[in-house]
Amino acid sequence: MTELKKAAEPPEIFESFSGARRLGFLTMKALKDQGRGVAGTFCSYVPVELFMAAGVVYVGLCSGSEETIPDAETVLPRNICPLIKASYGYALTGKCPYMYFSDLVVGETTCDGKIKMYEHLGEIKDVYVMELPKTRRDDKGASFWLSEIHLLKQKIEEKFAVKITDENLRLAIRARNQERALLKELYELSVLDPPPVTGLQQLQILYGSQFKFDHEEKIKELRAAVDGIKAEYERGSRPVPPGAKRIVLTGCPIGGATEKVVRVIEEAGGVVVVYENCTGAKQYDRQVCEEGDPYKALCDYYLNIGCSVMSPNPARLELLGRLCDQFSACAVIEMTLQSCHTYQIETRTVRRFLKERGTPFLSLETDYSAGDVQQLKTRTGAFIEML
Ligand code: BJ8
Repeated sequence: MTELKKAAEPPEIFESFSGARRLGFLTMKALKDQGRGVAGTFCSYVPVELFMAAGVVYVGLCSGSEETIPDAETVLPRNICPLIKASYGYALTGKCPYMYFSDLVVGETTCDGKIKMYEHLGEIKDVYVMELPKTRRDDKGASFWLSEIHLLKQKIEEKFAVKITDENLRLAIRARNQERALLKELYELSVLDPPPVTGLQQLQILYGSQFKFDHEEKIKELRAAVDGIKAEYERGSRPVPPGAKRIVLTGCPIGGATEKVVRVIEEAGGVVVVYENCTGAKQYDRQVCEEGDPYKALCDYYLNIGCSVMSPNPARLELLGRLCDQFSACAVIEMTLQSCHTYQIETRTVRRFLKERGTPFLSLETDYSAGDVQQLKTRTGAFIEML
């Protein structure tokens, strides 16, 4: 078993991203003090370019910690996904500064748990919910989603007393595309064999970058991170030993407590080369078209995100297959959160698709506690040993 070395080099590349969520609290407070409006979101389907075009700061509110789940369970049932409970718990207890600072929370009708949670969240925060079509089978869904994007634009304009011009929206699309391209360049470094970063290091940057609120600064830091990693690799740095089993990680978003899954994989002799989920390629693989009507471009881009809340969901399989080839994957591991019905029901489709390709597959269900780490180790260890 080729367990990954504790690869800290070069530490400065990762430092600013690893603490970004915590450090961002102060930046957010300073931005509020300057009078900037803040919008919180929960999902990759929300077109953040609208906030950028309005000069509104936006931040992801999905929690990755179990800290407030007991508080949330005084209101919500226990048997819903930990992401929903933890996020609501932070609003209820006022313990998340990002939630606290959000003037507007934009939800979406993705899974049932979130849809119903937003009703309760609406008693604490100003919540606006976008209605997402559940299928891409026909044009009806696209025209409906286009109208939802226009409605969100109106809501932002009213709430923050701003005007979103087409020109500003085009600039925002370009800026966000630039960020997507850099994050894609970052994770595509792991096409190299052995990869120049561990899966945990890659995750630190992917996850941390969302808590950097100065766009120009973020672009500079991401550029420096990509160049720094390349330079270290050229100098001979090898944080991942040759022979580590190359894993594509799919499923629910990863961050915070669920990093345990990545740790378990990498301690068992695997290396996560790419994240297919919303923490990674699902968000950054494609670009929003910079030509034509910007609203139509946003509609096309966002509606084609391959999340399990869509039925059917061929976009996930297409991306997964492509990533397996591009990253010379030895296997795919899926992480689903407890009670996430859409991902857990889709597991069968993913398993069948990978079986037809001849790609080994393991599905792990977990929550935000540390209680199942031993069990995860046993299952993952046996799986990687067999590859
Ligand atoms: S586009 S993955 S961010 S919905 S894990 S709360 S689905 S029960 S997070 Fe997601 Fe948007 Fe899809 Fe991405 Fe519900 Fe499942 Fe919980 Fe989930």
